Parts: sequence; C-alpha cells; structure tokens
Amino acid sequence: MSDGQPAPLLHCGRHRLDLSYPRVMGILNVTPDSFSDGGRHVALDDALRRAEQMLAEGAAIIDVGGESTRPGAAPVSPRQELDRVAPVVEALVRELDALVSVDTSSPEVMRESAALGAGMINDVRALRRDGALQAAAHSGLPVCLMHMLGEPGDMQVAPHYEVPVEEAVADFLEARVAACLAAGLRPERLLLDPGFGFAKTVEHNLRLLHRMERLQALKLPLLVGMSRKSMIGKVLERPVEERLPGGLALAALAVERGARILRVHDVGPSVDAINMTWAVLQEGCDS
Ligand code: 7PJ
Repeated sequence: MSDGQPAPLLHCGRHRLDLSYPRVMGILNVTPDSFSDGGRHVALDDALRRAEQMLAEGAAIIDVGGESTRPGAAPVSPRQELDRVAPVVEALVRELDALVSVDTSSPEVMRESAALGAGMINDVRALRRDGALQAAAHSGLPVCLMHMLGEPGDMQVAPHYEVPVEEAVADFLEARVAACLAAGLRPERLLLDPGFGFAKTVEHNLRLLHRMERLQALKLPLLVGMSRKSMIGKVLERPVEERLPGGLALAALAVERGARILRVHDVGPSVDAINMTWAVLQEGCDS
C-alpha cells in the first residue's frame, strides 16, 4: 500500500471492516438532549431512523455515545450511561445488523455492549479507567485509543505541552498501545486517534492535523473526529450549524495524511468528500 499502513481488515465481532480505503463513522448521540423527549420509545425510534439514514448515506460504522464529552460536560454514572446506550445498541444490532461502536470509557458499558453485539469500542480516555483494559481485552473487539489530557470537565482550561503537540500525542498513544498489549489486547485490533479538540488549543489542533503523518509511524489505523468542532468555529467564525464546509476540508486533509476512519455528523457529504480525495490519491499510486 502507498502509505505503509497495516493490513486493513478489521475483525469487529460478526463484522469485517475493510480499511484498505477510508471509511465513515456516523455519530449517534443518545444523551437526553439529543433526541425528542417524547419518552423512551420515541427516542429509540428516532435513534434507529437516524442510524438507518446514516447507513443509507454510506456510513460503515455507527458510533453510539451516552456520555457527553464536550468541554465542561458533567460526568454520568455507568448505570445512567448504560440505560441510554444499551437499548440503542441492541436495536441497531437486531434491526439493522449495523456495525456499532460504543463511545465509552466505562468497563461496565464495554462489557454489556459487547454482549449485545457491538463491534467496536471507542474510548476517549484510551482505556485508562480502572478495569477498562481488562473489559476491552475480554470483549475481543477492536478499540480506538484517543489522546486527551485531564478530563472533559477541565481539559480546556489551559492546554499546554512541553514538546511539540504531535510528539506528545504520539508518545502518549505509544504508551497506551504498550499498556494494551501488556493486558492481552491484540495489536491488529487497535486504532489510534489524536483527539482533536480534547485538551488542545486551536493552534494545537491545526498543527496536529498538519503533522498527522507523524502518527503513521505507529503503524496502526488512524481515526479522526473533527466534525462541527470548535477549531472550525474559531478559524471561520461560524456557529455549529454552519461548520460543514470547514469540516469537509479537514476530512479531505485528514485522508491525505493517512486517516482511515472519519467520525462525522454529516455522513453523505463526508462520504463524497472522502471518496473524491481518495480517487485523487489513488491516481498517484500506480505510476
Ligand atoms: C471524538 C470522540 C473524537 C473519538 C467525541 C464531539 C465530541 N471519539 N468522541 N474521536 N469526539 N474517537 O464529537 O464533538 O474526536 S465527542
């Protein structure tokens, strides 16, 4: 392959995910403010329809999250998180046979989601919670390890790095990979994410994307999430509902710098932007 990335078939429970080209992960938030509050049944139905739409638009994965990790967000208990996430995971697996990833740091949520048929774990805390390494190892599922310093509640207070941000991120991820391997996780089931917007200034985020090739040295598939984030808002001075063009530009650049999974809200437009970028990059490979 052109970019020296590892063998690209990821085993995600019953699903196989071909990462020989860049794929889209659609975001499905199931925090109480994300769907209409007409009761549990209505909320579940809304979540299913939204997921169905994202799959029809070309999402390969649906990322279900029940904890808000936005800057300054309040923590939720594993019980609350499980109450939000479990019915949705179960329905997406049963009714849509979707490849579901669960955006969680809680070992309880990892265990229960795996039992319900989820195919991937996406942990913004990179399995640093007590028991998370063991729960993830036991699940046998792929895990996305993301870089963040501190906790969502305080991470944006004054992000500061002693070394260039891409080096700090690479060192952190390398250490987390080592911890995972020591806990029995298989290297071919690990993915890495620089964690755009997590304990980073806008300058850190821009530099990290620009230098993302540094992370390819770790030889694991890269996942990135920049959709609608404040780095777009700050550069373009756009509110959250006007950040799609900026996000598509970032997605194209991320693919060019080796990203293989893009975590996005706007699936259809992102699939087109990514496929167009990929077509150009492939043209350079045969000559
Ligand atoms: C990310 C995430 C990200 C991964 C969130 C938001 C904040 N998981 N979960 N990477 N961001 N892997 O979507 O604005 O960047 S929640």
